[in-house]
Amino acid sequence: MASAIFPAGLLDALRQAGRVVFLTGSGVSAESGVPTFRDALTGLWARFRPEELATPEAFQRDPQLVWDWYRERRRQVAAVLPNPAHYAIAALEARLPETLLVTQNVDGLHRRAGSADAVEFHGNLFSNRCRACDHVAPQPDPELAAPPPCPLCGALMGPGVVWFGEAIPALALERAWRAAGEADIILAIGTSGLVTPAAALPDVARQGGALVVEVNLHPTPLSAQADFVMTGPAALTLPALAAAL
Ligand code: BV8
Ligand code: ZN
Repeated sequence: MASAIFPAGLLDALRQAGRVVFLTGSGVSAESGVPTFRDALTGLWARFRPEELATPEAFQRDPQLVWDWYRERRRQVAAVLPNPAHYAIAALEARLPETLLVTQNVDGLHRRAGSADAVEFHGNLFSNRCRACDHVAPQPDPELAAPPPCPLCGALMGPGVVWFGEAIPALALERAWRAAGEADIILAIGTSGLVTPAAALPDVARQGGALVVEVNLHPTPLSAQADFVMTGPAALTLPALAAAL
């Protein structure tokens, strides 16, 4: 197995770090077989752009179409397993003194890999949320065929994810922003750094004096802010990092 070449100084910085924040994007789930957000729109969904389906307006316009896309994604995710990248992050959380995992992913794979306290910045596929009264309820069955009526107000409930144009859940935003501002190191892993406000977290950490580590297959808009860059698939680089620490 190719061993990742660690940038000089990264291991020492991690060993000395008191507070570490992980920010993950869909690149961490890619090796579980979950298509990244842009790839998710293939096949019969190819004629849409993410911003056309992952919005409150799209759900208002055609609830069943949007629901069908999320049901397809729930089926995909229910059929896969966490990969070594998810497990390595859980191992690093157990090893490091103080950590916070902030994920943009909605697939729940970090929790299934043991990261019980993951901050789900963009919500979770396996819950539903009513946009009329904000009621949230778990929805574990990937086969539910149609948007269920809200038990509180009767409006149709959509998936419990944060759509484009919707606010990040207040508690998630507050926890992530505070942890980033106090971090000694932030690792941005498998994220293209295109979606805000999540993409601002590495900069918030830098402003607070943190070192920034990017783990990705290739450069992104975050690379310019990175003190260390680990290039390679997260399912290889992160287990190697956890083993070397
Ligand atoms: C908000 C849940 C305000 C849904 C997601 C112009 C017009 C309108 C809006 C905007 C605009 N400009 C900016 C905005 C704001 C907008 C935004 O950022 N738009 C983008 C498109 C420019 N943001 C919002 O709307 C946010 N809300 O701003 O609200 C507000 C405030 C108060 C009150 C009301 C409103 C909400 C954003 C949340 C959107 N929801 N997900 C769903 O999943 O269906 S975001 C979705 O896309 C994913 O969750 C993910 O976070 C994001 C990007 O996914 P990907 O394309 O997959 O890319 P990702 O970053 O995950 O990167 C993949 C990376 O992995 C790549 O770099 C690749 O190289 C790497 N990789 C691949 N394989 C591997 C790997 N790396 C390592 N190893 C590997 N094996
Ligand atoms: Zn409701």
